[in-house]
Amino acid sequence: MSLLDETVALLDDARRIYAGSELADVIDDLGTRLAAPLRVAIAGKVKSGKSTLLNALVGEQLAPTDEGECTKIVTWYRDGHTYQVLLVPHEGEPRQVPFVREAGSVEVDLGDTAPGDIERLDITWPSQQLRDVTLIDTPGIGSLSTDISDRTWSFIRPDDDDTPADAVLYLMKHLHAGDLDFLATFHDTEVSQPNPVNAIGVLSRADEIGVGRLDALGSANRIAARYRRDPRVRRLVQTVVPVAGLLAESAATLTEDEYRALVVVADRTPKETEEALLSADRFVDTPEIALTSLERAHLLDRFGIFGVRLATMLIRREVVANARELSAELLERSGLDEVRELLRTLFLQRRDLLKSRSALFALDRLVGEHPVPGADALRSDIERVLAGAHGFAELRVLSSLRAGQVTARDEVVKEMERLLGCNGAAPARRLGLDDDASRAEIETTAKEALAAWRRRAENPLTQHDLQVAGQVIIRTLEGLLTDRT
Ligand SMILES: Nc1nc2c(ncn2[C@@H]2O[C@H](COP(=O)(O)OP(=O)(O)O)[C@@H](O)[C@H]2O)c(=O)[nH]1
Ligand SMILES: [Mg+2]
Repeated sequence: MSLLDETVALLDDARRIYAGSELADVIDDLGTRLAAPLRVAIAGKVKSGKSTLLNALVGEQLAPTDEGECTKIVTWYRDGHTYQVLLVPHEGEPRQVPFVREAGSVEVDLGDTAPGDIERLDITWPSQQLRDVTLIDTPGIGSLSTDISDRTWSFIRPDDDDTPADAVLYLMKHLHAGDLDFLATFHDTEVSQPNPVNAIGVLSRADEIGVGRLDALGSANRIAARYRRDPRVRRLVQTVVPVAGLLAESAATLTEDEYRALVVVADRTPKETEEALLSADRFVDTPEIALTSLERAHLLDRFGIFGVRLATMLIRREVVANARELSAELLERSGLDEVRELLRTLFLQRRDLLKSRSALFALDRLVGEHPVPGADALRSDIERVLAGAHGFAELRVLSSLRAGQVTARDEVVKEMERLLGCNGAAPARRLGLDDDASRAEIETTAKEALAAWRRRAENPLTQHDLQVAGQVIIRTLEGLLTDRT
């Protein structure tokens, strides 16, 4: 029986035990959630670029990035047939609220409801990009108002009565103690100690790192690589990638008018453009650029200094000749594809595991809080699944590796991480083969690896912790050999 089936069966058991009680609805919701898209929260400090990255991922300007009150509310964006906004208050029934979308983001009319009384806004927005994943924009931690921080905090903390997100993209501009504490709290301690399995770190606003130089993403890549090697970061997130979210957002939504305005800026010589771009004020006040100051301000707002510099360079050097080409080129340089790829390989390919994990935790908590006849037996069944499912065993080994608890050489650790799915959960990825590797190649490679790991596990000189981890790897490899999908 698959893990998902086992989870469904446990939910059925729970439904029987709590039949007729008010918990029946909560259990039904957990079941519905298993069949729904994976929920990924975008977390991080205020102004780390969360809403901007969300927009870039959807390819539309949906989430507000201004100072408005809606940026202080947890907001879900999910695919559906119609456009609608549901306001879910802390107390009382959810209700549909009016919204407009004029220039850019969705502006929701909250009526007389104070932001503090709102649990979340639930926006249904027909979009291909939201088909497999529901994105959750959060207000952010570390804001001046502790009120907002509390809201994000209680939303993400696993001992909350519900676990709203299955996985999280954690944005960080600069790494400091506050960020690490935040991650440590997010990671629950039940399947395993701090668990990087459902978190990806994103070094955001990457264009600002090189102070607007054209190789900004180069510097950002080097810093991200350093974070990836840092043991404190490794035990919290699977990996860290840089992204220039603003560049990605405006590239994805670039208009012909904006392209034409950039062509006007590119008309100046490189030296003149450089001088105008020394500061935002200077650029807006440079009358020699044949645009209104409003138009110049708009360009800065949309692309940032780095984006304007990069776009005009690409136009001037004739790397791009129209809006479509510019959009593609900027997207490629923004790092957005890498974020998408990680979402796909680390989260979506493991969606059943991540969703079961959320459901089992929520169910376990619920049953623990409402002891009725049969509840104890159900809890031990939940425990059995958490302990027995191979997917969870892999997660435990992964987090032990990340916590530095397995004694092995660096190459061996790397190989284990790969086999456990850190480069992607598909068999070819795990075996370090090309994505289009044939079944025969997969089998040959898996057999060789299996033989090597069996020898290692049987070797009396192998450390105990590596032997235990090795047993899990062996089962993974056996699974790759029998799995014909
Ligand atoms: N230069 C630059 N600015 C960005 C980037 N991402 C966001 N911003 C700007 O930073 C501000 C806050 O962004 P927002 O997405 O609202 O951050 P949030 O509070 O984390 O949701 C806005 O003015 C954005 O335009 C980026 O990648 N580069
Ligand atoms: Mg925001």
